[in-house]
Amino acid sequence: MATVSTNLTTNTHLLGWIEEMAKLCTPDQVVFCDGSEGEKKRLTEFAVSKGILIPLNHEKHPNSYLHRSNPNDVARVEHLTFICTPKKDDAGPTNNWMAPDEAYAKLKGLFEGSMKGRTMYVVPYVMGPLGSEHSKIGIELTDSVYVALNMGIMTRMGKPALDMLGQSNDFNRGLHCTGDVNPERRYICHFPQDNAIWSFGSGYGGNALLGKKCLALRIGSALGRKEGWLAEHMLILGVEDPEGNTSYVAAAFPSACGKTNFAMMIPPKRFAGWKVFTVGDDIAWLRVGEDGRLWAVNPENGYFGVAPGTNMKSNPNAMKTIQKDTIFTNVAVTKNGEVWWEGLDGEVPDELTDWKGQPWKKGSTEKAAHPNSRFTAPASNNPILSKHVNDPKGVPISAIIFGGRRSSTVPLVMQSFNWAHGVYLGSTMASETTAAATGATGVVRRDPMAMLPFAGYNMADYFQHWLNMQKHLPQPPKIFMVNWFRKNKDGKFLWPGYGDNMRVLKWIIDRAQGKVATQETLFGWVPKQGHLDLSGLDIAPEAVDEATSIVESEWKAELESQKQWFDQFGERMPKTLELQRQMLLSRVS
Ligand code: OXD
Ligand code: MN
Repeated sequence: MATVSTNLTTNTHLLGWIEEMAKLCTPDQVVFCDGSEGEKKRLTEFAVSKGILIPLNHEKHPNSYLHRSNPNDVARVEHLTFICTPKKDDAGPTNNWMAPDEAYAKLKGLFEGSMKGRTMYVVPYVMGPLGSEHSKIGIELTDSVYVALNMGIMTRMGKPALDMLGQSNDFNRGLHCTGDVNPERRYICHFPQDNAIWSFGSGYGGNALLGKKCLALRIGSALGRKEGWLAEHMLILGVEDPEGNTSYVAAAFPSACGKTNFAMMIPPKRFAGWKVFTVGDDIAWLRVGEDGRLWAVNPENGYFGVAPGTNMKSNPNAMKTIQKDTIFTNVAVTKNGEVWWEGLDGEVPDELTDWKGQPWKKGSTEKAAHPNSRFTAPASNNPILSKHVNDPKGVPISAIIFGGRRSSTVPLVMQSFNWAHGVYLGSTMASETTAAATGATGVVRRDPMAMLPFAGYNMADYFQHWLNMQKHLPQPPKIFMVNWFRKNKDGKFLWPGYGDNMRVLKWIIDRAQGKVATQETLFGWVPKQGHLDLSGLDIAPEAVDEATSIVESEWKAELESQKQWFDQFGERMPKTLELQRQMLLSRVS
């Protein structure tokens, strides 16, 4: 059996656990990752030699590589993701549940001998700024060099994590094995009471990079409830006005609904002198600060973004970010070794190698890049990275934004009447499904706070936790709902989106600072006529009217359909939210 030895740590809790896991998985060798440049180079060369990474054109994409996953392993698998709490009710009706004993027994069977002939990489990492008392330390044991390299981009990985851990036993224990990538033997199991994650049978980011969805959201949300904070599926951005004042907002949009684009937005010409800074593009940890405001930290250190649709118009800053030091997964590649995906700028090449490694010709009905193909890029490459990204206390949040992908009903922007109404808007959020998870796309489903796949405990308790936060928040952020995706009768988007979302953001910030009046409707506050800055916007005023309109009959149907959603939580559903629904409904009936 491989020996577990390192001069990076003497932590007996850690070494004992690795010993135990190595005994179970029987790898040929155990390699501790220190996070150094030399190690990255070595692991990359090894991955290239095994065909796990394919070098790209080094002039066009310095230090960047392509990875092709198994075609059956391209997205998160929500139906194979489990919350393993002792009581089923603690996982709630929206999560898959397995009893901890049963899950450990089942997965032990799979992990047993699973790393024979392979290396077990020990990946120590920190979620959150180094040295912050609020950051969390995780150790991921993985048989995948691709995972180890991605974790090196996405987290603060290596020796600094071990130094921060010291002799403490307080770390997330993550065990990951790609196995034979058989979907029949694929399980992503979370054990909140043990601060542990066992993931078997997938190499896909959301299933295998355990710091991200598994620790920072599922386990994180459960820890947040226990410790009095919130782990949320939210981007964080700062907006600086021409006078130099910066306001921060956090926004929850479901997977593949434009969080990265919004977080890296370039304001349109009309907003000369305004600047946007990215703090995070996917996850926010929110805590009450000493000043009674809500403060946000991005626990990640890189971006795992959706490639298709990313271009110089939709997200120039992302294009610059992925210009070097990037791992691309399941994109297409040109003869010249350049990456390509649907929606990239320029002409569609005549010939490509598609995401499966097959020849592809222009005009083919098949996609050249997988719709959920991704880039993994370091945050430090982002030209508009906030200078507060490593600030242990984070940034103060003035507004929280919830947004779904809805063809109808939900207006471009609406402010909640108060905190409880805002929590209600978040709890009833719905969105059309995307390629970020396996299953049909374009189906409307409730995705409260964009957390449906990520809440690590009963969603009704999660709603209650949100409501309870108000008691500790003397200066709560204002809560808003947005919808960039409303369509007209012909199925065309009504709002241009992307940089023009700055117009909506400006109204949100003005409202959060009490700088502008508003128009009350039955369902929330909307911009008064003329208050949304539309100057220089090249679309018909009627389209904006339609995008911002509230149609009572649509809302009546919406409110009625929310009953079923709430009812499934039974007694655990907070009455406050059901009463919000009834009160709104009573006004339209
Ligand atoms: C992601 C997701 O990868 O939400 O961020 O699926
Ligand atoms: Mn996400």
